[in-house]
Amino acid sequence: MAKADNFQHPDYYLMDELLTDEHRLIRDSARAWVKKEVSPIVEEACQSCVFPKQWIKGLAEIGAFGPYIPQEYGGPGLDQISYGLIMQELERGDSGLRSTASVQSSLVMFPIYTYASEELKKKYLPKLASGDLMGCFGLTEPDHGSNPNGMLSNIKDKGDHYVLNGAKMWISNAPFADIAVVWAKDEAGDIRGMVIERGWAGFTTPETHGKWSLRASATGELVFDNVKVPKGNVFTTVKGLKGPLSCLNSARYGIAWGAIGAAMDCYVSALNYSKERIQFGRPIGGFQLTQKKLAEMITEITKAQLLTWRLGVLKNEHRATPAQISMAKRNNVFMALTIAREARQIHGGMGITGEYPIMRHMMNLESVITYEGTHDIHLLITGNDITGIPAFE
Ligand code: TGC
Ligand code: FAD
Repeated sequence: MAKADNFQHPDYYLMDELLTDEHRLIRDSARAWVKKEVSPIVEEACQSCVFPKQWIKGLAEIGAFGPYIPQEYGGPGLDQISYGLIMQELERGDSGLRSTASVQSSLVMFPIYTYASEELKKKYLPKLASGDLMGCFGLTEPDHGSNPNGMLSNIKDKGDHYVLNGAKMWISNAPFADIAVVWAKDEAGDIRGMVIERGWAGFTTPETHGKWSLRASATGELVFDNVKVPKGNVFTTVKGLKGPLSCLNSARYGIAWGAIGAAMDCYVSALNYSKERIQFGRPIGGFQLTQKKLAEMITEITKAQLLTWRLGVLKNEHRATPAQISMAKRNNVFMALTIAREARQIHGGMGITGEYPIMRHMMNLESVITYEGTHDIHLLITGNDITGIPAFE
């Protein structure tokens, strides 16, 4: 039988006082749902490499699909801190769960809300918010990951429609998504965004197998073989790499919060274990080397909480820059991965088992540190921002 999930978050600097009553309510609702619906089955889902589809309705009910999308399009119309807190709670459950919600919210609903025609917004957004439609986001290609500007996927103008050819790789939610927001170059070489529907001739989504990470999130390819795309499904208000990168700003922001959730789960588990596990006649938490690990964990979590809350305030005021978001994504994911590795040591042999969430978080975070821009790409974004000299090429 699954162990009871009694998680309470560490709040060393009384960060809760910076949240509104509404923020705390939203956070607590998300946490309660994760405890009831996710914790009892997440280990089994990861071990068997399955995304439990029954999570979709619950995610919609807690407002995890498009938290900041206005109510007129079916979203809950929440602020950016609420969005972050929901992502934190989901990733406390599992990074794959947060991935599913991140993609739906920031990479599918955000571009449709920001760049699509009124007709497409009305057609897709309410159903995406309710989970009746699920989406995925195709930017990465087999030969173009960190450098999406080099993409080969392309559309050709055929008068009343476009024809799309190409392939995308590593696409979260692809195997079951009903629609895909896809980025491809037009004949002028400009990157264009468009909505593709499952079932259109020439569009397939083969699943990616053999992952040791994000096993509770479905990953796949998007393959386009002369897919006929109605002109109305292609965004007209944005051209160039800034289209997809603007979506990444929103997703990376959510990940910065999410990573704190994974880190907190590892820290709390390690702290509890260190007080219960007796070696050499005393709890291992009484040894200085264990205390060093735990003290550094709570220090790093507290720093990340402060960084991320401030970023949320800036985001609410439309003042958060892409480089500030990169700094938070990079810092917090590395922080979480470091904590997961240290927590794994504190749990000794038990740390490699599914009895504790540690190894699952650790393996998940190995994807999170790579997707949405790798650890090193985000460092180069900061370097570019402070020197004014891009070092990508
Ligand atoms: P660069 O010349 O710097 O910029 C091209 C144009 O884009 C603008 N721009 C941005 N706009 C909005 N937001 C941002 N963050 C932006 N960054 C740049 C820029 O101003 C410029 O605009 P304009 O008007 O002058 O044309 O472009 P570059 O080719 O040198 O690339 C820069 C670089 C390396 C930072 C960028 O390519 C990058 O971020 N690469 C990382 C790729 C990445 O993050 N891929 C993620 C794929 S999606 C994913 O992983 C989903 S996982 C989901 C899950 O499961 O949770
Ligand atoms: P590469 O770009 O080949 O990088 C390999 C290494 O080279 C990295 O360490 C990188 O930092 C380094 N490197 C590259 N360029 C430079 C440079 N200029 N300077 C220094 N070092 C450099 N993509 C989507 O579009 N949609 C999704 O839904 C999605 N979901 C994903 C889910 C999972 C589980 C994973 C693993 C990936 C997902 N991705 C998705 C793809 C992800 O965004 C890419 O994996 C990521 O951007 C890195 O690209 P790459 O894997 O091709 O690595």
